[in-house]
Amino acid sequence: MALGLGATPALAGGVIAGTLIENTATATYDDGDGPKSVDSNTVTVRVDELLDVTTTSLDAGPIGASPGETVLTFEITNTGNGPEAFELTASPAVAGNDFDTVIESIAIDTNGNGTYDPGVDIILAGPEVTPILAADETVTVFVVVIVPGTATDGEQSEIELTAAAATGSGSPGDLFAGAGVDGADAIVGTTTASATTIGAITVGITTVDLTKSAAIVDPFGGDSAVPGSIVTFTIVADVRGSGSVSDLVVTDVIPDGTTYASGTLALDTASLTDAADADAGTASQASGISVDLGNVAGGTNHTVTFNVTID
Ligand SMILES: [Ca+2]
Ligand SMILES: [Ca+2]
Repeated sequence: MALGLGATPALAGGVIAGTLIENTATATYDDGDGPKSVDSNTVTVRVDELLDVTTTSLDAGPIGASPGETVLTFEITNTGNGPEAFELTASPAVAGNDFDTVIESIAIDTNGNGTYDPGVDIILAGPEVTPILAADETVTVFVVVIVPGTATDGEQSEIELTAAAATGSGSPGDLFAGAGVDGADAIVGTTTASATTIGAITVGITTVDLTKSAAIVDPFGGDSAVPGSIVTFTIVADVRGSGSVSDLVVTDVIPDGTTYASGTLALDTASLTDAADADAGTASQASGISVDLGNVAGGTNHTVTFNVTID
């Protein structure tokens, strides 16, 4: 870190706007009557405001999304040397997109926790302008988009966020007379006082297919359904797609005319107890069977089996 000069902090954007840089020259001489010195007048230079900004996506990569609302996270940094607000523009139309989202809103991370909290983090009204950021200050911004119901599994879409200095942007060196700190000028810096970055989403639509089959063993060693036959029901939950599902629970009733065979409930061939306990399953004549599979990733399946006896 560079050491500050006097009371003026060193900033990424240089000496802070409005700083008065004063300089007085001195000459010393000897006129034959001893040493003398004389000062020049003092020249004062007030530092103008440089307008600069950077934007960054804070998402680690394309974020997983399903049709409906999705939130992208960005960071805006005032890399200028004075206080400045930035007008934000989000565009859903980026070349190469498989589909375009609909921009719903832009919000500021009001409580500073890095997560979009609906009802807490303030949604900006148009034109969407950040609060004034001090030089070097950053703010986290959320772009809330709607993924259309027509999007299909695996499709990608990018969203472009632009932040432009509210005072103005343009070519480096462009000057906004009197628009800087304390009436000094504001001058567009090397970033053009405008920065654009891209956030991306990948659609993960996950479906669950449930297939049930029955295998019968009769008391005579055959496969007839007669009183006393044992019926093994097999239920396969097949989770398909690139995402995952949560709270997946498989349930079934014990059919009329049959009796549940205690202790036969199993998940992926591992036995589950009938009681409601630490394992994933419960089973009883009255309530049927229930197996809690929890979060299941696409591309995997689970098999639940149980036996009943035909009355
Ligand atoms: Ca928040
Ligand atoms: Ca159990």
